[in-house]
Amino acid sequence: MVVTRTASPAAALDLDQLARTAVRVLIENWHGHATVPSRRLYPHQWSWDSAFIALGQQYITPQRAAVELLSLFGAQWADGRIPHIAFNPAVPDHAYFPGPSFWRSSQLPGHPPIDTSGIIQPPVHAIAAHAVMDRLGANGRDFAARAYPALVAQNSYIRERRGVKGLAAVVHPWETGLDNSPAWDEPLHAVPADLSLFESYTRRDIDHARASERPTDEDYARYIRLALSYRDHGYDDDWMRSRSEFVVVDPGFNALWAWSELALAEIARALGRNPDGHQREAERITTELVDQLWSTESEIFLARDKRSGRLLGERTVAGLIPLLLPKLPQGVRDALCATLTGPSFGAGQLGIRGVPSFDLTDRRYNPRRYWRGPTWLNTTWLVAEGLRAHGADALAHRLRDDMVALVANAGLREYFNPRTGSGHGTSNFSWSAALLLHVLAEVLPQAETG
Ligand code: 9WN
Repeated sequence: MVVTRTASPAAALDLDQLARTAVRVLIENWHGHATVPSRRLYPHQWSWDSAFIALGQQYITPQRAAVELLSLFGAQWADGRIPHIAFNPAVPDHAYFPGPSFWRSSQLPGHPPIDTSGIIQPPVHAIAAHAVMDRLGANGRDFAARAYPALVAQNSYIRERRGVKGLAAVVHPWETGLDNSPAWDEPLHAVPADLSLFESYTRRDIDHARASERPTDEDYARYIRLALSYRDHGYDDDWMRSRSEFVVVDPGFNALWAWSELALAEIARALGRNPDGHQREAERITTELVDQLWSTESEIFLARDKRSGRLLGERTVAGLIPLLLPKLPQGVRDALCATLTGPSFGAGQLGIRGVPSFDLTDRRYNPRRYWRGPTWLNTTWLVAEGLRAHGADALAHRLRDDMVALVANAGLREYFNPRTGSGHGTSNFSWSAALLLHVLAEVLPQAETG
């Protein structure tokens, strides 16, 4: 990729060098059919990571992006769920916890050909598949014909097996992708933290990242307990929806589900199929989101704890993600933009880079701890796409410039301090590399691949 313009008038950045570094990271993290998020911390294929990664791989070769997605679909379960991890059989079980021997997917009837986890992640894959289909040109239709049934099955699973009053529920914080978000504190802290689990299980994440930037042992014990209970009930969603100790309706997950229906409509159209059902589904979910999760008082979408029936008060970046939906009522859209640029998130304000993952004014805001404050490139990119969907191009542009500036300053880190720009979590992180490439290609029309 050859990029020559500066991203910001204030700083002359060597964008060509940045792009080459991002390509190198994606190549180094590629394992022949898929890309690991990070070679040591996350040494397998992760579900929503692969979708973001494919958006960047398309500038290396669109064929590689297609393989990335199709290999993930190869791990899809018979019920349609796309598991949050597809394990690489060449990597030892102890390299990541919880690994294949914990999830035991191979013991299930009709299990996929490789070991997987049993939980899911936000369905962003149709968005990536749509982009890759376009990029493949004449070969796009063949790819779309293979991807479409997997994507439709994924969304049917979400609607039928996770549906709660017309929206989708998640049964583990990891399913939201924003694992350690303060929004989960109240429902998660109702789950007993049994530290004796660490007599049988060993955390591997803190071998590779600072403990102060990762979830606490207490929260990890709760994650293990929830995953064990899902596994020991045979990954039965009826049981989980009604009896699990953690059942939450997340605005980010649901907005991405609706957005993916819009991408499916485009893929269906390219395949000569009727897109109307997907369009209607996106509109239905949008209406439910506004009816059930919009808070007029907080001017943001909030998660709902299904067990208590209450809205959870934390203002997180997940509550801004519904901006992606074009049929959002104008009043909601305007209020959401005001929240985004106001004191809680400070987007576009002097001294704030990207979109912080959590409310800057909350006493629990922590700019270095995993999903409790730092800026991540994926959620910043999603909000920027949402702004673009509503014609707020100047702020969308600024957020994309912030993404570039963060990487130029701190490297391809997993997350960043919104105020100082310092980098945290793992290094050479694949979705940071991929979304950087995607943004450079969007921002700089003269970007070329080669
Ligand atoms: C658990 C891989 C994943 C991301 C998640 C992020 C983190 C895993 C972990 O890493 O979660 O799935 O071990 O902490 O929270 O969004 O998909 O990059």
